[in-house]
Amino acid sequence: MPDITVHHADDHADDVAASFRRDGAAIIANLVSAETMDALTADLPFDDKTKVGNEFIGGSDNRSIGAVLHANPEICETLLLNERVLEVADRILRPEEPMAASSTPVRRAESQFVSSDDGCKQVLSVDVPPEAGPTCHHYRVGASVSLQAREGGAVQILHREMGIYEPFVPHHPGSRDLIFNVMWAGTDFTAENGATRLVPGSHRWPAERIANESEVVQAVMPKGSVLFWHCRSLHGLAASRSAARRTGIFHSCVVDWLAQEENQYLAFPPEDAARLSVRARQLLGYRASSYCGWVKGRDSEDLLAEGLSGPLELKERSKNVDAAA
Ligand SMILES: O=C(O)CCC(=O)C(=O)O
Ligand SMILES: [Fe+2]
Repeated sequence: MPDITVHHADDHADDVAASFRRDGAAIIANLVSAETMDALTADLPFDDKTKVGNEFIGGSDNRSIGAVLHANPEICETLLLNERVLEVADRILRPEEPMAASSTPVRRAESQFVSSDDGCKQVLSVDVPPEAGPTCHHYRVGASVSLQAREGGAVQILHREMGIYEPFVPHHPGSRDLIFNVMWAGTDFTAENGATRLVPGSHRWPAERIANESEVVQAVMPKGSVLFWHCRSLHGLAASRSAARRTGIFHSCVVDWLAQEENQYLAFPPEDAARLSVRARQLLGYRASSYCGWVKGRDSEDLLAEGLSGPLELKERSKNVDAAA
């Protein structure tokens, strides 16, 4: 039965990407230290408020925090911008503008212009297989959530992350990868404390095929490890039978031309994003291609920077709004 391959922190991103494509998931063990992880998770505000609306993650005993990148912006620089994670994300999401220094941009073919016999000109539309070109201009955060499995929580229903775009984007095994899912182990993930359940190979299954319990494996990994799963892999949080809480820090990367699942412009407003590194705010979505997400006059690589239209003057603007009130 297929399982999830556990890679070492120094394994090449090509090898991790190969496991990921084959199994629909992969783990890199101990990619950051346990101490780093403890520091990043120490002050996450899990409390009774974070129980709101969490039936989807196993019920009232479990907890989740939305916009976890904003809850602790240190997570952006350390986990979101982890170079090895970005190398793997670049290989799966095939951007024209990759994030990792060592990645190669995937180039799109030049547009072709054609004329009919009687001189009617048009741009030729393209229909190329996924491996023949880029999947996106760049990618950005889809959602950022910390999920805590607690003793007594229920098992989460198996689902595919692409389900959020169905039926508009139908389930087509083998079609382009549009989301890359990243789960950091903020604590040890064990079979008892709710380590994520996954069905290896299910990213290639037709919609009608239903998983059996015997096909489910768990992403057991030590604190500081990271799990990736495919946008069409069946997965879900497991029920915890342990007093030891399982804390996961999840974010997804989604192609720039598809709506972000969590609204990052409200979750991480411009005033706060402006305090991050440019690369971090590019990943949050403060970046555009020449097709999608642009703001006329602004620098598309950094929408908060001074473009042709001048500085945003974020603080001045909020003062004006207050004054007008
Ligand atoms: O926390 C986990 O292990 C998985 C959570 C998940 O897949 C989800 O909430 O969509
Ligand atoms: Fe999920």
